[in-house]
Amino acid sequence: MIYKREIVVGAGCGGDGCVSFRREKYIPFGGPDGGDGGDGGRVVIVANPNVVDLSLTGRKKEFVAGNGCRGSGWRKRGKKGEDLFVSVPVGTMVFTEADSGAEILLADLSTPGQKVLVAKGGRGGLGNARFATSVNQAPEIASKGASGEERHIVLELKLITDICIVGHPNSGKSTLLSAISRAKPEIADYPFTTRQSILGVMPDDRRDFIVAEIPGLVEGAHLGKGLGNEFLRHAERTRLLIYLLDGSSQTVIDDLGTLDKEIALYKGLSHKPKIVAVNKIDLPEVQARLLEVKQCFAKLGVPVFYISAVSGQAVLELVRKAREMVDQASQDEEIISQAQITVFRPKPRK
Ligand SMILES: Nc1nc2c(ncn2[C@@H]2O[C@H](COP(=O)(O)OP(=O)(O)OP(=O)(O)O)[C@@H](O)[C@H]2O)c(=O)[nH]1
Ligand SMILES: [Mg+2]
Repeated sequence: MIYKREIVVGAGCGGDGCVSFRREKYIPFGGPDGGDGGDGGRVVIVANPNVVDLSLTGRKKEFVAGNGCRGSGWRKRGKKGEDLFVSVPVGTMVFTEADSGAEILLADLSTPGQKVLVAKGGRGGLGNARFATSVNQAPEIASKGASGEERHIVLELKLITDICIVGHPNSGKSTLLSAISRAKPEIADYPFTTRQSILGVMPDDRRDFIVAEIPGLVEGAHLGKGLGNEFLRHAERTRLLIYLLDGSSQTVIDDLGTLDKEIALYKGLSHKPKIVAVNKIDLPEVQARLLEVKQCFAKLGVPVFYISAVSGQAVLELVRKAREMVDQASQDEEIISQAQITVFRPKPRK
């Protein structure tokens, strides 16, 4: 999966205006009738829910829209250049570079069908018919079409999810994802089975919830250990994190600390709502230490669940709490977004 891409977009050039004079039998001095050139095509980036990553079309780096056609006699306007629509996944952020070199966010394409115009087509040139005046009734001039805009664009995909399952390798993230959603990720008894973020849909009567599994994190992931921490970018826009711990790990209590440290070291994740889930409680060795673990986690200040993703034990309770917390987080988001709207009202007349 490709999460970041740099491309160059070029809008089409406008077609040139035409120099032409009306020539017809019995109509002497027909006058100028050169039409305008067509405008150049635009480049538009569109969020398409059927697109999963930024591979776009192969290795192509330049995306160029069609040029406008020349104008012609009979005041005919040239054909408009064809617009180019570049489809990207929902959740793509579109940046461009300012003259100072700083990246500017042009759009955050967070809803399906959302579009942003990234390069305006050049305007078509004017035909000589436009230059006729009372003193120059037969102008032999037309203007050239303007060139289209060209821009350097950076696309960055940040998935928009409700819940992200994070944890150490082999803790059972894929097993939990397949238990609570329709996703069918690969499950195996070795670390780093999952090497890409995986999405699943958790159906619900009111609305579906999007759940993601983030590839396993190890201590030092922020320094590039294991698979590194770059997949955490997909957790940046989640509403809830589920910390999934492997109950059969000898260091399960410390595992929570190392996991939390890795999350906290990634920008913007430390304040996300969290649930801790200790997995694999169906195993006898986990049961044997469960009391000790429960005592340690009793005062964490976040909800803790003891589950078995394989047998389904306590998974329903976990899901219920997760939904509740996601709903709460969405309500909070709404309040914040409403607060950002400024309404200008005219002052009442005296
Ligand atoms: N006994 C038991 N085994 C489990 C449970 N959940 C997962 N496992 C096993 O743990 C192993 C790892 O499970 P995965 O779901 O692949 O774990 P993961 O966290 O996705 O692993 P990576 O993708 O490699 O990081 C598999 O052999 C699972 O069958 C559980 O609740 N109980
Ligand atoms: Mg996995």
